[in-house]
Amino acid sequence: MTNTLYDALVAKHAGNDTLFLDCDDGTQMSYGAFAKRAGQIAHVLRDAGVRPGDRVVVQAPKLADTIALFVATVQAGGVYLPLNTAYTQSELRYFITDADPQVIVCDAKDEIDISAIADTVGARVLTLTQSGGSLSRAADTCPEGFDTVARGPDDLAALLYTSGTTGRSKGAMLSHKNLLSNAIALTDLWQITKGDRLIHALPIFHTHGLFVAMNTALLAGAQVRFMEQFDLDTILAELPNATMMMGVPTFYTRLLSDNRFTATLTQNIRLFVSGSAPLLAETHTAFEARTGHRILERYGMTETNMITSNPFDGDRIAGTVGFALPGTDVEVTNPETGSPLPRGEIGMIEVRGDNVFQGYWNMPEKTAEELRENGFFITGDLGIMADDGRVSIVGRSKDLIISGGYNIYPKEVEDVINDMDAVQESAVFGVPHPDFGEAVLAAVTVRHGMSLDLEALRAFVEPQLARFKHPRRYIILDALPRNTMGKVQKNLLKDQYSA
Ligand code: MLC
Ligand code: AMP
Repeated sequence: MTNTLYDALVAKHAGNDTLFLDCDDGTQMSYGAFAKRAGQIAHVLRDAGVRPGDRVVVQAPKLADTIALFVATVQAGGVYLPLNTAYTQSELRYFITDADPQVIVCDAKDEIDISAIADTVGARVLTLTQSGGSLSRAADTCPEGFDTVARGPDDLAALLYTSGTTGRSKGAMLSHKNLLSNAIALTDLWQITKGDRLIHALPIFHTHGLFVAMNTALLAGAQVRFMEQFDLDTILAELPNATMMMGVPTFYTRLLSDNRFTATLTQNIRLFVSGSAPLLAETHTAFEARTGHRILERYGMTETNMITSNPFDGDRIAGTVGFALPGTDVEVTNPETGSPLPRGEIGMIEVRGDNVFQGYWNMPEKTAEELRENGFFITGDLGIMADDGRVSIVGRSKDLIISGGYNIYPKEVEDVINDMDAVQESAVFGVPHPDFGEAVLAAVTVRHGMSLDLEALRAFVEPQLARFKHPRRYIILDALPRNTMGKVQKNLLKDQYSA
């Protein structure tokens, strides 16, 4: 049977025994063993009722079996839906209800809470933990061979939720072709081969860690040094054995903040890649001064996979995100009219190509607002294209904060804060942060005749939102600054509280 993504990423390795995953806990898995493990897990999914097109929700620790679960879902014809392990019960309830999965895989410690939500949509719950879990135990007893389910280029392989400016998260539907075309483009451009060994310290529930890093490694047959999370000591110890690293800018500023990070340590590395948030030009420069390496910055989104990249051979220019990937069209348009602008003018970045998603799950109106009939997706990022086609991002038209590579939509946090009785209104905004790039602050006004206890506000907000979305500081104001149209001027708040 033909299965576009599975065939390209895994089937071709099945008989090949080179090392694929090398994990913190000592687990080592060859390509052959990995394919067999995915086959066993595919049996468990099928036995749990997963049929072509069914969603498999996964909120699980970063383990070799979690990657095998991704591949198994694709092999069984399902749609993989990974969720941030920091999400709270109320956040999970929304995703599970919206996606209506057949199976939910979670950490054993969350099984009771998640089962309560799963019951509302009739989903089966399986668990995955370091020490096993019901999914792993069931897989252990299954055959290694699995009759791969036929899936074509336009069938869905994954559903990744991205927060929205309206406060409601949207599920981006990604097809086999969307994922595979991007993996091929990046593998070619960055010259990834089976001789590479990648330091993988990113989470595997987002585009960066799951698709940019894992799909390219699988496609190339490279080794992956699979780390549970970003840990400076582990990375410093592993750098001499690796050839590549991918990370968000915080990874690079944290490395630079440690005197043990030297040119000698990085002499076997051939490529450092940064993305998901702007890399400051000063980080790029300091990194080159310390190591001699010029970080390669690329730009992408959940909906579009990767869009542009600095060149592998050629100038990697600090503060720019490089050129459109092969097979991808990038245009800069007038944000009001949508018509293309001449090179050198600032406008909306739009993108078209096999990398661009199929639309938002169950949200045809949202899809129509952001995905034009001619195939261009409106990114919400503002940029400029130089005469030679090189793109620089200059800002965002969407109200979005990016903290340590995680996106926070202020509206979602404001909605929670505004639910507190004593709050009149609120404005959530980002200020520069030395470690995370941006940090979340909240300005609130108090309802007439009431008093607001900030500790009580924190206690109200925090259980409802993942930790990375929590405002680091609340500021009580008499009134929010507004322009003559009545719109809150977050730029003034940003300026005032940046220090
Ligand atoms: C953790 N915390 C964060 C945070 N990460 N707060 C704000 N922003 C973040 N990104 C919280 C912790 O819960 C903790 O809370 C406190 O902040 C300090 O944590 P830490 O120990 O310093 O953080 P750490 O666990 O080391 O994590 C930081 C990080 C991690 C940068 C390594 O956030 C990370 O791996 N980020 C990568 C995100 C990513 O993969 N993005 C790609 C999206 S895809 P407390 O309670 O202890 O104070 C995409 C498309 C594309 O954007 O183009 O790639
Ligand atoms: P996400 O919705 O999590 O996929 O985040 C996508 C957003 O991250 C993009 O729309 C950009 O705003 C931002 N982003 C990704 N890569 C870069 C980069 N290299 N520089 C600046 N912003 C980036």
